[in-house]
Amino acid sequence: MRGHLIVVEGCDRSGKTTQCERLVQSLQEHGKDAELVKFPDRTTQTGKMIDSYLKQTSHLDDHAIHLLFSANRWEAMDALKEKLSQGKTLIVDRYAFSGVAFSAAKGLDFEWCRGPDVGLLVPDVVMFLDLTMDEAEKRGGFGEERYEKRELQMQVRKEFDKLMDDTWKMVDASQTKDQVHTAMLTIVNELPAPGPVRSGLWK
Ligand code: FDM
Repeated sequence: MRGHLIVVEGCDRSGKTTQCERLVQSLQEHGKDAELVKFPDRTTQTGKMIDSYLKQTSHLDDHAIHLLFSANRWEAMDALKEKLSQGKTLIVDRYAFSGVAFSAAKGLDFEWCRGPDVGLLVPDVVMFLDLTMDEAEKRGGFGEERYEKRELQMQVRKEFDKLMDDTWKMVDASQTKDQVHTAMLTIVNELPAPGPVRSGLWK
C-alpha cells in the first residue's frame, strides 16, 4: 500500500515545524515508514535562490520568486511520488497553499498564483495549524526573514481562508504542544487507506 501525503500548513508561530518533526518521530515509533519533507527545500539550486531572497540578501520580482517556489516543488515531485509508491508516509511542512497565500498576500492575482502549481501531487489531507495573530504575538516577536511581519501575516491568513475546503482539517494551535500533537496524530491515524498516487492538484 502506498504512503499518505500529508500537508501541514499554518501561519508564523503556529508551531508547524516543531509539530511536523514530532509527528514524524511518533509515526516512526509506531512502526510507520514516515519522512519529513519541507518546502521550500533550501538545499537545491532554486532553494538557494529562495533562501537568499528570504534572508533579504537578494531581491527578485514578486512573480519570479513565486515561480521559483513552485519550481522548487516541481523538482521534488518524482522523488516524492516514488517514496509514496514505496509505502512511505510523507509529512510535508508547507506546500502550494503557502505558495499562493504568501504571493497573493503581497498583491499578486490569486488565480495567477495557483497556475504554476496546478498538477502537483494531491495531498491526502491538509492540516491547518490555526492561531490568531494575538496568540502568535504572545509567543514572541517575529523573526528576521522577509515575510515575518504582522500586516503581511494577517493578509496571508485571509488568503489561506480562500484556499480551504472541506478536506482540510483545522487544528487549534493555541492548545498545549501535547494536545496539538495528539490532535494531529489522531487525524493521521483516521485517514482512510489511500488509493493510487494522484497528480492533478487544482485540476
Ligand atoms: N513561502 C513558502 C512562500 O512565500 N511561498 C512558498 O511556496 C512557500 C513554500 O517562505 F515565510 C514562504 C513562507 C515563509 C517562507 O518558509 C519560508 P519557512 O517554513 O519559514 O522555511
